[in-house]
Amino acid sequence: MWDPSNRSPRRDRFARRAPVSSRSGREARTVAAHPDGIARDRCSPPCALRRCCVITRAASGKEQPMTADTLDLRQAYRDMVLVRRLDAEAIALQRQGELGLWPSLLGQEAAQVGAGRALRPQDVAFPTYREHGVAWCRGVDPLALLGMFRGTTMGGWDPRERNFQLYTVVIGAHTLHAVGYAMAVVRDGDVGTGDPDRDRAVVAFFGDGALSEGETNEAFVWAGAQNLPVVFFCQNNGWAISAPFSTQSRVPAADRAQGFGFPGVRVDGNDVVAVHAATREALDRARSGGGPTLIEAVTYRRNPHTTSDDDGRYRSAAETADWAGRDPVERLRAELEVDDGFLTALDAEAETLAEHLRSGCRTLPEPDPELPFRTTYEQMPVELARQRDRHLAFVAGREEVPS
Ligand SMILES: Cc1ncc(C[n+]2csc(CCOP(=O)(O)OP(=O)(O)O)c2C)c(N)n1
Ligand SMILES: [Mg+2]
Repeated sequence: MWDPSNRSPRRDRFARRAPVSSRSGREARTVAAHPDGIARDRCSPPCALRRCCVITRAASGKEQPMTADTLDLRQAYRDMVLVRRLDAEAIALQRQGELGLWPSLLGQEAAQVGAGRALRPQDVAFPTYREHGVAWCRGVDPLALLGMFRGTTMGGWDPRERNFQLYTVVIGAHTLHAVGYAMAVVRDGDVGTGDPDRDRAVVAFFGDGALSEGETNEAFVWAGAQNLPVVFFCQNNGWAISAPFSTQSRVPAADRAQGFGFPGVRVDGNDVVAVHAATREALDRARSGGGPTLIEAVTYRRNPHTTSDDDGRYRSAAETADWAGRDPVERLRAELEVDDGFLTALDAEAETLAEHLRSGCRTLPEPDPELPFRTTYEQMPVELARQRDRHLAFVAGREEVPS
């Protein structure tokens, strides 16, 4: 369970509001009625990461129809199994020295697949560096995801091809890019026409840590003030590297939306159906001119922050084990009716994907060392030309470089 050293007095406020009944089982949740009529689950005892009032299918009300209507559960399961395999292969490649770094998505498959499968082709996604599951749903070749972490590209794919922008490592920066894009969507007249093939929305994916960045809050202000067609999708995975969410906020992330003037929705991020339904509703609202939504998908980063991180220094093994018991892939598997043929074919598909990544990674093209210099300015300044010459000499392995 939770490491008591991370507990703060504020968390106990939720304890005092503890609900009344409970279901059995490891997650031991209880249901409480809310004034807005939407039933929500509450953790009992209140969890350390402020995970109270999580909307789930089991506790859904009519305002939040958490149904599987438009989500193909077999496809969602296939997606989640394959992105988990992609993740495992990338970690193995990093361990073999083929990648410099890898940020694992383990535990966040349902949040990413649920959101990714709610997007229409014309919607535009702005990811962080961990959205491998969304990339998968957008149809980006998983091999392309490896390039940046192998150091062979500063991008990896054409963002226009799949309406999936490049990974952003600068926390929160891309929320403003997403808002700018949403402004352009409005100017193009692609909002509220009623044409399902024309109306578009923009989704900014980010983590709980990004909520503490100025850019993210500026993006919220602008999106709210201009009623822009943007969905802010926050995967609250509990941690921003070593900083727990409880040190970053006195309120659940979704509650912040109210102050900016748009709805905030808290959803069980380990339930692919609930995530899909919440995202679909937010996207529909955005496309129809109803403005932004902040979705807080409550989930957990089960691996260290990246392959360079040692999470044993700041969180307990018991906590990660607890979340392993709430595995989103196993959870969907338990309610899925599939035959052995489906599972055997999926195993084979996972093997093929793994081989694609293993053999493809080693053949990713080496970067042209001149490229960043060539593409920065139309006319290269003298100083940059000097730096280019030094860099090319360095890459060529000359001992002495021109000064
Ligand atoms: C502007 C900025 N500040 C700090 C960092 C260093 N940094 C990299 S990842 C990270 C934590 C981000 O946490 P969160 O937003 O919760 O995303 P997660 O990694 O959990 O998916 C930080 C602080 C950065 N990349 N950019
Ligand atoms: Mg986080």
